[in-house]
Amino acid sequence: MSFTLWHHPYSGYGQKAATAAYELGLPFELRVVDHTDEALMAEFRAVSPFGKMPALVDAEGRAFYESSVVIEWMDRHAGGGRLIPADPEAALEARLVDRVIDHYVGGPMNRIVQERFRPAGSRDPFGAEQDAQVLARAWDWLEERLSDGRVWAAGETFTLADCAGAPLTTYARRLVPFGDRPRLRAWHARLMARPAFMRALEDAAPYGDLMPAPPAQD
Ligand SMILES: N[C@@H](CCC(=O)N[C@@H](CS)C(=O)NCC(=O)O)C(=O)O
Repeated sequence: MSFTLWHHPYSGYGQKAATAAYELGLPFELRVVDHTDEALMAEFRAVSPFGKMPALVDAEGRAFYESSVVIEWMDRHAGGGRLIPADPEAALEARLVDRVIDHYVGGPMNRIVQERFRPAGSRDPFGAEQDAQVLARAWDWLEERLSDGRVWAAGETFTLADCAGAPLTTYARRLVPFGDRPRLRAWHARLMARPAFMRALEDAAPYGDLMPAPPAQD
């Protein structure tokens, strides 16, 4: 099953989709989103109406966007039941943790990064502080969720939730450190050693370090 994946290898949500594709062993044609190329961006927006990456185009030309939906597509076309577990309860947990990570880790992380790139006079330190508090609450939530001893974000197998967690927590911890949350720290160490995510990080390496925050110190 061939498909095209629009994303940028440095993008957190793009890495989420690339990690899923690598995990499932699905080959894809990469289209790198380049905001400086107007013709390419017009093509990209025709595929992804909100201009957000990742977006997937299947062999029939159908477009899918929103990273979690893109991964559902991949999982189904890889035979099903891996990144979205076949057991409905396990699938519900994977979707719940994925949603929490997207909304309360990826959302505030992206807003804080954008705030740091704003020109002087249009910064929003109050909003950035509120987003930092949301991130800290997400760290508490994940620490609590992992307290049942699960290996991965949603249970004993690597799922959609881990595809989200790997890139988004790696970037977001540079803005709000993990602190004294040993389960979160241990889960993140497992993510960093997962070959599919390591491959996504290798894809990003040629682009350098674009984060407006120092590497995680803790
Ligand atoms: N809810 C979307 C979020 C995707 C998203 O925010 N992508 C960012 C990159 S990490 C993006 O496309 N930013 C480009 C822009 O906003 O112009 C998803 O899950 O796919």
